[in-house]
Amino acid sequence: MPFVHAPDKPRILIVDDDVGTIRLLAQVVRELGDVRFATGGADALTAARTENPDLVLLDAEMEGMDGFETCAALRRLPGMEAVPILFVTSHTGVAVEIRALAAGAVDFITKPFHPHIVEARVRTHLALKQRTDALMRLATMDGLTGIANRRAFDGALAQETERLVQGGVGPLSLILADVDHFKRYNDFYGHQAGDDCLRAVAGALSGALRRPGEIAARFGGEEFAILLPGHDADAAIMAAERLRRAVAALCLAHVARPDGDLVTISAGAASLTSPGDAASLVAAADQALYRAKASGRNRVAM
Ligand code: GH3
Ligand code: MG
Ligand code: MG
Ligand code: MG
Ligand code: MG
Repeated sequence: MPFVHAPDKPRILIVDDDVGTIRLLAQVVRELGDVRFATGGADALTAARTENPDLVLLDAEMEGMDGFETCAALRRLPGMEAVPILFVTSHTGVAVEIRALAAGAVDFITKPFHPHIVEARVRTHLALKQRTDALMRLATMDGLTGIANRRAFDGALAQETERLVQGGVGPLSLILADVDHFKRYNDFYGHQAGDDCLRAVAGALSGALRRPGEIAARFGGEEFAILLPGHDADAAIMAAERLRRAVAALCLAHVARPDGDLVTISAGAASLTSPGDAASLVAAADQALYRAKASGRNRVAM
């Protein structure tokens, strides 16, 4: 399950091989969002990948890839599963409408269209999309820290290990990080301050990520998981060390610990270079974390 970020202005993609129609539709919906357009199916797929539209208005009859084919292909793109696609077409008839709905459309508007009908339907579907996004955020975001939650992490880990099985992608690494002597932190500074500390640590960890596809998640309690697609063991150790330093650089006082006076993390890293299962990758990182703790904390182990 992807981690969904906060909404900005909705993006509306208009796909039609007739520029006049694009112009008309753009006029109708321009108050409702930022408008992008494509004049064919292939263009539409490219635009969907790069522009992350929140809604698509799609013509049925186009040269090359027609609207039905385009609709089905759009639906299969990652991140496009919940994006409403509305057909706007001069085709009428039960069979065509059923075909559009079967291809993944949520609505079917016939040309010549009435501007107010188009506007009202676009408004409705944008509102639904916003609600879906909000629910998705709730389902994938950790409520305390705002980073990805365990559910989102488990989904991403399953997806990445599956990709290793499919072949064609590089190694995969995982870091488990745990706040050092956090029970004493809570006992000394109070639970509220403990929560603030977890927020700060989460911010430092997610802020220290470098490449797209990397995910920092709250694994549970005061433990965090960082998924690093494409990282081999050496790269993972370097990343873990960077994360450790990022937390230490917060310079949060922790005078209640017996072995220092700042908040730090210990981190365990593990890597898969060939297909392996998610559970054993987590177990290996957990064992490495245990070694980091046992050898003195505020350090990284593999
Ligand atoms: P170690 O260095 O070995 O990891 O010691 P530790 O004290 O950090 O480990 P321990 O597992 O004994 O304690 C973890 C503490 O984290 C206990 C628990 O109350 C606290 N904790 C877990 N979740 C939260 C949370 O959401 N907020 C706060 N404030 N504390 C939490
Ligand atoms: Mg056409
Ligand atoms: Mg712990
Ligand atoms: Mg513990
Ligand atoms: Mg701890």
